[in-house]
Amino acid sequence: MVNPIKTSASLMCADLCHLEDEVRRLERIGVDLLHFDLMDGHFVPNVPLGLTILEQLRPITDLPLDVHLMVENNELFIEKLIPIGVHQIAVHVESAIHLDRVLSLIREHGIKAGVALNPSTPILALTYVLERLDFILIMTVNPGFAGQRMVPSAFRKIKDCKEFLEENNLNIPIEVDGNVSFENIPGMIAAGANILVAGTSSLFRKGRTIFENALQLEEAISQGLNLREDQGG
Ligand code: S6P
Ligand code: MG
Repeated sequence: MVNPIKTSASLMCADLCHLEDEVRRLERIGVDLLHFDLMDGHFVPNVPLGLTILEQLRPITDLPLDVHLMVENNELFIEKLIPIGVHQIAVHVESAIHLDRVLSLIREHGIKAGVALNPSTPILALTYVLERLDFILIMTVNPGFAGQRMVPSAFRKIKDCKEFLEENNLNIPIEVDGNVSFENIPGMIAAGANILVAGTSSLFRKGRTIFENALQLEEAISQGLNLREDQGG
């Protein structure tokens, strides 16, 4: 059976001095996507990865690139991403003054478009862009850094988002990002998450190999799917 839950490995958590080796390991364990965080030091106070790394990465793997923009000037970055060839791009609703236009721009180039929501941003911010959405990215930490603790409203927000989509007869995938840990994954899946961004609290957990972490990730996903089934979903 095809796993209904996808894993997107967060590359800012990888060993960046040996990025190609890390990508080969991620291919071996069968991750679905590579999550690439692009920050500008303004929208969030950090700049862990850049476009040059992405350009060099693109030709060395067939894994689809899942780009999470945390920038003030979305259009500037989208124009640079188009020729590189990425699978999907999420823009933050808080930084996109012309959100509808930005989502159209992404889709016009055959790229899947998503909206990312900061922890305090209500789900209702999606109401008038639902027709333009291929996925939703719910931040379960405040964006900018790996290794943080999940915000307390995270499970409630994922559940509210799922219900909001059902009320609108939509089946748009929900991606969750931030402290998607072995411990939090079952609850996130039960609440309605479809794509997990795996960072330092799962695939890149320190002191163990990525293969050991991958096995535990698989277990956490099965637990989540069982929980979801128990609650009739
Ligand atoms: C954070 C970024 C994320 C992190 C990921 C790290 O701004 O968008 O994608 O890389 O959340 O995962 P973890 O398990 O360290 O929180
Ligand atoms: Mg991210």
